[in-house]
Amino acid sequence: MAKCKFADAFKEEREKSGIGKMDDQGDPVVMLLNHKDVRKAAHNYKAFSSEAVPGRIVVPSEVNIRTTRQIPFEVDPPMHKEYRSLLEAWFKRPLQDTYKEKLTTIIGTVLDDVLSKDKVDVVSDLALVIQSRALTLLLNVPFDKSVKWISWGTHVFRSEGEALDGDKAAILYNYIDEEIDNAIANPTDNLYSTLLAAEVNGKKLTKEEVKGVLILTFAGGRDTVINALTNMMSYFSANKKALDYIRSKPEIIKTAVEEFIRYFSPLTHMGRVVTEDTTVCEHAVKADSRISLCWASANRDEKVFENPDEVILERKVNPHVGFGFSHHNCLGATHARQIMRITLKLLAEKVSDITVLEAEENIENLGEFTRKVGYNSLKATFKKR
Ligand code: HEM
Ligand code: EMZ
Repeated sequence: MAKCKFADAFKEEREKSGIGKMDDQGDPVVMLLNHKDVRKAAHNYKAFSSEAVPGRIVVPSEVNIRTTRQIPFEVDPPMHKEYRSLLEAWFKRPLQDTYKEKLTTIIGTVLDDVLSKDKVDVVSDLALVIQSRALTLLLNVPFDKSVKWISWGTHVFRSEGEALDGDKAAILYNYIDEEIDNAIANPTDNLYSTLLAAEVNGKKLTKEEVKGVLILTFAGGRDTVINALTNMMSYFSANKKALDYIRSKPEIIKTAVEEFIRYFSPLTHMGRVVTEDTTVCEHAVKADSRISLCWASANRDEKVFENPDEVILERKVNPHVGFGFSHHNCLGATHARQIMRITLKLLAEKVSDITVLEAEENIENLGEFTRKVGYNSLKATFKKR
């Protein structure tokens, strides 16, 4: 199976020192590379906080393009729990049968469309379209809202050649402001209205808090889902027998999806701000400096995963941290998992072959490391079964 097609950029440093160092716009980051250390630090919000200036825990830092706090992502306990309990039930809706049926229709339509073409770009014709249309279900808004979201491209804060793009971010912020005002004028049963009606500690959420949840829902669930889907398609091009195998054993779909999330780790790392002088892996870190929890490295830790650089579709024990760990674990994971599982099921049913023709890789520069996280473009042919 595709050995090291997604090479582990962190292997050497993880074994040698357990940490990596990178500069980010003059605000350095010490990256934690071991599975054990990543999990421990994710749990320890008192020493490693998410509640810094909005944007600072993201790498690359978004402090220059965002002032709204993303909720519950940039909030520490105990307040984090108040927000999270408010959102939990809504983000579990993807488990409902009607939701799964609608998602199956959305994904099936995109695949049929792809199969009717000679050649497609997996990023823009498949992954971005599935991600945007599926998001209409999570927000419970009309399907045609997705047309505009698709026109924004894969990342809402970044554009080609630029790490951060304030003008592009402003389009999203203004859009969300308008949708919040629409929901105030005409309350309905979508996420905006539901949040506007909700209370935390006996107080209604403010417009700014609602905006913070929505920015996170639009941004956090976008390139991650697109990378996960695109990487999965490229895997089937490199491993021609895998689709047949899954068709013959559909019961492995759930473990296969977890394995893809581990192996591809669509979100490389996430930062925290150090609250007091301390050490990580015997390395001193100062108060108000940044560390990051490197999910992508932890997911290849040979102390935890056997043959970590191999995709093992039926991997039995898989404590991956691709969706994070501890209280901030991914709230969108239920939705993301349903997208991945349904896509995999329909691919196995409908598609006999995927062949990549041309790939433009999406490479992240992380100081001493470079990591392929996905593709900017992936031209491929899809053949019907
Ligand atoms: C948090 C990964 C999809 C919404 C996280 C975290 C990771 C992650 C690693 C932890 C961040 C931290 O500890 O600071 C992923 C991956 C995805 C994905 C790999 C796709 C394969 C989504 C989607 C949504 C979403 C589809 C929603 C539309 C969130 C939210 C949080 C979060 C709201 C913050 C939870 C909290 O702070 O309590 N995600 N995510 N994610 N994700 Fe995702
Ligand atoms: C932030 C982040 C959330 C950030 C859980 O991750 O995802 C990134 O893609 C966004 O740029 O703002 O939402």
